[in-house]
Amino acid sequence: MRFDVLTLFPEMFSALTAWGVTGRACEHKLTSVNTWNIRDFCTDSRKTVDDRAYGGGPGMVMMAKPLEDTLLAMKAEHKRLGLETGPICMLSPQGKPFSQKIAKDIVNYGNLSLICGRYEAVDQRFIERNVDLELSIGDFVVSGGEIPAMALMDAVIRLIPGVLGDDDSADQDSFMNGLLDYPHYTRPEVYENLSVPDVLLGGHHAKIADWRRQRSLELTFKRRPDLINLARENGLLNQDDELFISSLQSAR
Ligand code: 21W
Repeated sequence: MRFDVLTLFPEMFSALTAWGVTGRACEHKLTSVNTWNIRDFCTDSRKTVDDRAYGGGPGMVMMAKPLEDTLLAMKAEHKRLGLETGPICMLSPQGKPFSQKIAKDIVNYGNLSLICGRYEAVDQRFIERNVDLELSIGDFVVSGGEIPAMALMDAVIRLIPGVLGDDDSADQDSFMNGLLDYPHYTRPEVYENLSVPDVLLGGHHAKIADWRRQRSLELTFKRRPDLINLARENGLLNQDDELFISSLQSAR
């Protein structure tokens, strides 16, 4: 799977391509992250990419032309290589909330292009003419689209077959089963007077599985009751789960 990223800060993407699981996926050619510096497609001598907003107000707006020229160069390169461009996505605070479900959809599209905004906004006419979908990574403010784009690509790259080993295969991840993860422990058995729960030391696999399921349900009920309802709607809760949830409700 190929990603093309339009950005004013291409060097930032080494955080994704040089390290850990995503770095290895790039080395093994399971994915590629190609950056396009919008600044390289400015025609004026000052290399201007932004200007003041019509109607006034604070902050600068990214101009449509340099962005569109970058996109044209990218599409020409795709054509030269015989590649399908695929959907064009912009990271934006106004976007639809990104989720594991959207990550799964994206990994099935094939290639994806990502537009990273900086400054206060991007000229709406560029968005109307070129952008297929707008995605946000949550209700908080960051300084530009680069870190959100990397978060999205990380989530998608993990879903490419062969990227994760069988051990940490993606379908064991929290959210894949619709619930938060249970607590984990490793050596030593006692750390600063805190012991590992007895059940995990007993080697009784069915009991351990039940304990973990209940801790998942308990934590999700407390912190993310919205996910309990979603898991129920998706048929991910069995009769034992429902009984345990009822016991949590009466304990409140
Ligand atoms: C943040 C640009 C805030 C402009 C209403 C009117 C991409 C992002 C971004 C940024 C503003 C994402 C305002 C979660 C994010 C991103 C840069 C507007 C004031 N509000 N997901 N004017 N959060 N952020 N600020 O910030 O480009 S995906």
